[in-house]
Amino acid sequence: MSNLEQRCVDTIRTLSIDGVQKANSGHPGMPMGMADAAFVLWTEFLNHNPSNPNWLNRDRFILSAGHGSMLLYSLLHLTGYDLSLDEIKSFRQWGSKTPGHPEFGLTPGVETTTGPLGQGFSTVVGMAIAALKLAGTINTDENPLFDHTIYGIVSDGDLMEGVSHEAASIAGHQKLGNLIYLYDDNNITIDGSTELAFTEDVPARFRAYGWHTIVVDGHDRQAVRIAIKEAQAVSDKPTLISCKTTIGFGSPNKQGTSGVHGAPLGPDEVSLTKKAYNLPDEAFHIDEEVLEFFRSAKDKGLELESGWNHKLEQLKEANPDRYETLMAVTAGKVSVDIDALLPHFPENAKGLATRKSSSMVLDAVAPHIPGIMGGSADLGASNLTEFKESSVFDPTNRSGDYFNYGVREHAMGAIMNGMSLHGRVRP
Ligand SMILES: Cc1ncc(C[n+]2csc(CCOP(=O)(O)OP(=O)(O)O)c2C)c(N)n1
Ligand SMILES: [Mg+2]
Repeated sequence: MSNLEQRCVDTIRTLSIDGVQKANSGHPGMPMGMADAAFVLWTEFLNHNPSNPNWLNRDRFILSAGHGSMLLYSLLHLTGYDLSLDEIKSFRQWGSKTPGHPEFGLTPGVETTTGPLGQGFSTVVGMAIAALKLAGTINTDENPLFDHTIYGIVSDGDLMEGVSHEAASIAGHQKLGNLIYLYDDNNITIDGSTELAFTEDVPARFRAYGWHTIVVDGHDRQAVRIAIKEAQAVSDKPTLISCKTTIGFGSPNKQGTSGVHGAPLGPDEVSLTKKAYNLPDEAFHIDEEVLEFFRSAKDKGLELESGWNHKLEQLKEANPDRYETLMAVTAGKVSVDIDALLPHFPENAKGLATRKSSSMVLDAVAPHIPGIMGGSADLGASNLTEFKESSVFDPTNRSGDYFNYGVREHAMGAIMNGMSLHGRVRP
């Protein structure tokens, strides 16, 4: 098994190397560095169904470090999503499903567009909030229907961008225990060592935000395994797992250097690297046994979803009200005549502040909109966004429909995208 496991991990690496080499452009270093951690997450923890990338209770996986897109494409192909080997061979080509950075709506299994560093990190926080709101609205003690976890891989660049600082702060404040990030802590960015511009104690910063933090050798798969289990057991804090990795792991002449961040290895180094992995020097090679191992995700996924469908049926029988609510947020339609609810604004010499008329409209309409999540970045009292009958979403009230973002407009934008992408919540 351990030899097979190693070949599986190295196949993630070689597919990524070959995709970049054939395109003669892209980022092989990050997939090579994070293959061990990603393998453990995808084959042992991630609850997903490659045959149905839209299954409602799937765990979400987001590659915030979108430049490492070949890591995600390799995993999607290997585990059996509708992404053929020809698509892998067409990496970065016009019309392919494998653009340089992952794009939502184009590639099955891509949960959000990533590439602009910091945005994925922050969008994912919105997904975690939406997941808790959905669970808080629909779950019962007997039937915890929604119990998925939101995972991401984030990089040095993600953690430097200001928007991620805002999002991390609010994730800690909100005690988002369903959020787990693997941080590719490789001490390298484009211009060289992180010594150039990024020397703070990252885990200490995250602990100050209220996160749980773990540091592991990102190439020690057993350590990663134990860390993810530990993170799953922490239900009242998001977790940051710093994975100490070597960028370009396995490339005899380029690993550990920024040279492997954004350029193909080159034909000679590709051969040397495959030799180091003990894999055939053949482009896009996948052992049958390796493919079979990864593809077991398909049967497992079908089983997971059918088990969940059974729980959904049970909810329908035992809690028809909650089931109806789920159907309403799914349809995203209002069941009342909104026009009839709208207030009338007779002509008035003095006029009415637009924030006031907006508030009157919100009060009338918002309570009838399924899955609504209002909110403000500390201007609720000024802009009158906190509608009547709303309740504040917080760790004691996960069914709340109003969110206090604090003075964090950058994160607010990304978080609302995340809620919307997660679905069943309307920010
Ligand atoms: C907002 C934003 N600024 C700049 C870039 C360009 N860029 C791509 S990757 C990167 C930094 C790479 O360092 P890191 O995030 O540590 O990734 P690694 O090289 O370790 O894979 C930069 C600056 C970007 N993608 N997004
Ligand atoms: Mg880095």
